[in-house]
Amino acid sequence: MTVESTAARKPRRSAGTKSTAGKRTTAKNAPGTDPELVQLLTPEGERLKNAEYDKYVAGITPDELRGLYRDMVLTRRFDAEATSLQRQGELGLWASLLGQEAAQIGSGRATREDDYVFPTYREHGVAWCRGVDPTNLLGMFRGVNNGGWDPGSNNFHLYTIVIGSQTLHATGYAMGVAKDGADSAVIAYFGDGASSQGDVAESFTFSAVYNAPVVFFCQNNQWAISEPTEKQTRVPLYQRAQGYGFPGVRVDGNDVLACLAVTRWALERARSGEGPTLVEAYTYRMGAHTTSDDPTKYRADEEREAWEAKDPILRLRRYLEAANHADEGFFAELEAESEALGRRVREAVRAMPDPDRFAIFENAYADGHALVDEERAQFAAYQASFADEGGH
Ligand SMILES: Cc1ncc(C[n+]2csc(CCOP(=O)(O)OP(=O)(O)O)c2C)c(N)n1
Ligand SMILES: [Mg+2]
Repeated sequence: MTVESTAARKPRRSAGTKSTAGKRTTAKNAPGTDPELVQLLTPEGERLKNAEYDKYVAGITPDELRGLYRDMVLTRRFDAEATSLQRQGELGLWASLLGQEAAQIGSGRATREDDYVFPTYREHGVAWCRGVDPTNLLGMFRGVNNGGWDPGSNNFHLYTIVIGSQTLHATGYAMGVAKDGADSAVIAYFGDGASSQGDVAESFTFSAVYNAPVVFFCQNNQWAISEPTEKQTRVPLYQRAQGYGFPGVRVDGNDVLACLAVTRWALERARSGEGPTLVEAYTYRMGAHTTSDDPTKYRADEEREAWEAKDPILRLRRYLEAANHADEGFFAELEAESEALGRRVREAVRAMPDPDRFAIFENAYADGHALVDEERAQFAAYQASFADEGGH
């Protein structure tokens, strides 16, 4: 076990920008700043022994370790491409997962094919693990569809923007799984900000009393847009579980091996009828909340720099190299694969057909509605006002 440094969490003046001092209200030794953390790989790439969780990754092969590395690198490459596409005007918005690759790949690779995943809007790495083609994630962000994939094909639900609501969906689904007598598990992703939502509290209560086979996977990336975690809780988030009557654990969210081990443990609990678990993956959102956000307005550069030293990809690379599990050829091939993925994503986005402009009015009510008819007519009139420009 190691202890997180509190140094990164003190507001400091950020060089060259407006002072961010005073924008965070972190009390000295505030509860939750240095709780115990499950860590199997240090930022330097050293493997730590852990009596409780080692057995969940004991049999992992060099090939599987390289696989986790590949997953993280390709996910980061995809994410960077999507951010660029938004900057080029090809996407309306993008929510980057930069920095959260280990939390998502570790937990995503712990799931079994028959498990069911309820994501937020940032789980691009989990989608990757579930086999959802990354290009399918982009339609909604381009505004050409409302989701872009069939949730039933990969047991990966559509992205959910209404903060925390998917934890209720996951709980209900898990209660159904239990009633069916299946040994599948359900995992719900949510953020530190979402932990303040009533929906999450209700999910915890229901899943506990019904012993639902669900894992609540909270990526505590330290921020909910511009609100720091200190504004969400006075205790470490994982400790909330205790009050509901199920276990909670904090894992180093930048350590893919620890995330894999802890999530395997939690999913196994769910499968064997032991009920819900809360996993708090302690990580950091390296980028902006979305492409519409400017984090320099509310957080200090030093904070990001401190987390850069704990980069999830770098630490696995260090481990792979020190253990002689990967050579230059592997890294070079992966670089080429990343570039090819970036190209494929770019081309796929640019080729996405525009939707029928009137389709938006079709699926709100099964039998139509007077208000929808009125809005459709207004929209048609608006469109017609461009008639001299070819109706566009
Ligand atoms: C019910 C609801 N309230 C507010 C919002 C606006 N909103 C979008 S993202 C966000 C912050 C979420 O933070 P967190 O749960 O920590 O997730 P993160 O974005 O950091 O991954 C908020 C308040 C929303 N989408 N839904
Ligand atoms: Mg957050």
